[in-house]
Amino acid sequence: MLNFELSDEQKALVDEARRFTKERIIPIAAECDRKHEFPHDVFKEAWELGFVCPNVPEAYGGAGLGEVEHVLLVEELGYGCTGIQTSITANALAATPILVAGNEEQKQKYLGSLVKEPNYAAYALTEPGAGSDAAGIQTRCVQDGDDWIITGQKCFITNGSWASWYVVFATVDPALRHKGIAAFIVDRDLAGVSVGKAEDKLGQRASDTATINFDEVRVPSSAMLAPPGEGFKVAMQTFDRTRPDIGAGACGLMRRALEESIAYALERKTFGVPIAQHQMVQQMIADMGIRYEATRLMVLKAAYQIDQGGRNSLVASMSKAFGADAAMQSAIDAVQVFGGNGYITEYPVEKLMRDAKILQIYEGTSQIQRMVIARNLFSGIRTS
Ligand code: COS
Repeated sequence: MLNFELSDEQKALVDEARRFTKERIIPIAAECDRKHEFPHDVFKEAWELGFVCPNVPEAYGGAGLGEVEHVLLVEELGYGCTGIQTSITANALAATPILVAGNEEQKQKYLGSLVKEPNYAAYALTEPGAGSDAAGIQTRCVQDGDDWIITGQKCFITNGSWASWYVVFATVDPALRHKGIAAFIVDRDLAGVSVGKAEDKLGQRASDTATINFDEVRVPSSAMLAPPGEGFKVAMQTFDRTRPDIGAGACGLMRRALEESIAYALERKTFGVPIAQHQMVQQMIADMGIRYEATRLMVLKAAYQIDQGGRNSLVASMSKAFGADAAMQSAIDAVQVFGGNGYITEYPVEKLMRDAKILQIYEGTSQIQRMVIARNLFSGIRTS
């Protein structure tokens, strides 16, 4: 049976998130963007409403929501500001490798820490020399008795400045590529962990993006999330579950671009009529609607597959690649509909265009997604 209706609980979640976005995110988004500031008080309120890491199972104190509910929520927050939404969602990114590979003790301690009080965590994979080529990381982990010593640098880490712990990927030998990679949970307050500069970004400026240094950080073996040879797969399994969230953020951004464009096109007059009556404007609006609808269906399908369990890389990457590219195009079109006004900060759409760009880059570029999609298709995996 196929059903496109949301359940009453899902509708209530969407309504609550929509109200929160309207009242608490939209009014401050432009200023947060301008000042490069994250509203921690808004994060705290989002946390109190259960919007942060809603997928932590009930056994660890969480709400135990599914990925379908999560993408619905992310879309609503993304409608207000994908920068603020990215920082809210980053905890779920950090929690996912623990959900995938953590033992009972790690789940209790670290997933529990995210739902016990407002708190940040971060996922630390990318390095200055290893972005798309994740198997090329150089951060080293060396066993020393019962401990491991981690040394290296991670960059572009969302919420890196505030995280109280990091999931860190490191290798016993870079020459082994993915076969040498392990994963650890590293507490921020350990000796040798230091936070470097926060980046000054083009868009999503409300979210924090920082460099983290690990200088001979000693962690106990209980901090190991995945042994050497298994860490890379945990990183990939994480992306399979989190890339649809990027598609969901893209849906929010696209819906905003569409609604702002419709309102403006009905108001703004040229040649004696509202620009909504010009066919070339109508075409842009129609294409924005098509992109939103197509992405939303793909994102919901990817989320549904996650909730069913099993390997889901194909549709997850499709939802991320299509959604990111669609959001970029819709944001560009929104600026075009607004004309000169679209280019100035007094109107909301130039921010959408700056914010959209990173959707095509973080959690795997649009090119990497197509690599994953093509590999899956060539190996015979289909979307259904
Ligand atoms: N689930 C489980 N295992 C997976 C997997 C997945 N989704 N994808 C790959 N693997 C496994 C492969 O099966 C292979 O295992 P075996 O050695 O047992 O055969 C291993 O992982 C290596 O896979 P592969 O050969 O595909 O690795 P590549 O080095 O070619 O890299 C890509 C694959 C490009 C897909 C990966 O590096 C990637 O996703 N890069 C982008 C990283 C990224 O998104 N960074 C952004 C960070 S911002 S949070």
